[in-house]
Amino acid sequence: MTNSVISISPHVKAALDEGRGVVALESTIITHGMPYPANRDTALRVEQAVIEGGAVPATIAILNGIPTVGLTHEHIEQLAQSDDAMKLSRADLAMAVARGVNGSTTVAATMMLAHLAGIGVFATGGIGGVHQGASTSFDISADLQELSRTPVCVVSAGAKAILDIPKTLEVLETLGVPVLSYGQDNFPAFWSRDSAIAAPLRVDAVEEIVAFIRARRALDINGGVLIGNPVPADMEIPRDVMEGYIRQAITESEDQGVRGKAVTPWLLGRIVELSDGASLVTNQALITNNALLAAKLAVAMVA
Ligand code: PSU
Ligand code: MN
Repeated sequence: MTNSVISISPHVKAALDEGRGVVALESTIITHGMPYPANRDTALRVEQAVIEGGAVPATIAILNGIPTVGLTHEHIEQLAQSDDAMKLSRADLAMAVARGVNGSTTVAATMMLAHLAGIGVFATGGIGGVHQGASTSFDISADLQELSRTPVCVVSAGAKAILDIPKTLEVLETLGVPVLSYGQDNFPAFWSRDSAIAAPLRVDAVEEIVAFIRARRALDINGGVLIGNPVPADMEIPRDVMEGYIRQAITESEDQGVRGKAVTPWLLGRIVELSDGASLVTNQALITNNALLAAKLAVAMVA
């Protein structure tokens, strides 16, 4: 089921051949989600969390035009320091291949390459979604559409509160994407545990997720599954505190005319500044927490 255009590292290939749990990890968070060296340190710590959870990490990016599944630590260092990697989603993934350049993969593009490699579980921080003001900007992340078509289970800490979470959940429902909150009724809001909005479905154990994915397969239901895994309580930033930073960052981005794929990186960077680095620490904690859950899920899926 593997594809000759992609390069799978020997380590990841061996794990897949042996039927071990493998967890895909994205790279946009490295190139466009965090400053250096926090981006490198986080990427390495997240890989470590996957290993501690009993699975094999496969960080995914395009290196010199080659879609690579399973970056080395040197690749991660190189990508973390680069300032010219393309941020790639479904629409532009092939252009990095055609040009032979470096590119990082968003949730959408990482799902596509994970699936080509035969990996069914993927850990990220937060998915892209419907942006606030989408009724005029039409800014809706391609991550949502990808979830509806590519059979990968994405473990996230919910949707970033820079998004319109109710509209994001509505679009996911329209697209037929199941949204499962892990261990609580409400969907998590990335830096905060509670978005104040009930998730459509709740699960309390990894085995429930496994049973759900297997039942979908048995019913021949296409597409991905989204898990909302709340950030650990001692690491969260309450919603009302985040609200102030988010509002200010969005207002400034509108004043400065930030548009398109620059919006998410710009807002994340500004929120790190406004929160005096606190949002970055929470971001690192939640993605590590997601990597651990994804690892347990990947192991349970191959058992
Ligand atoms: N979460 C983060 N940092 C990020 C992203 C998510 O903490 O950089 C990235 C993911 O790769 C996600 C992308 O797929 O932002 C969404 O971008 P857009 O809204 O342009 O689709
Ligand atoms: Mn967008």
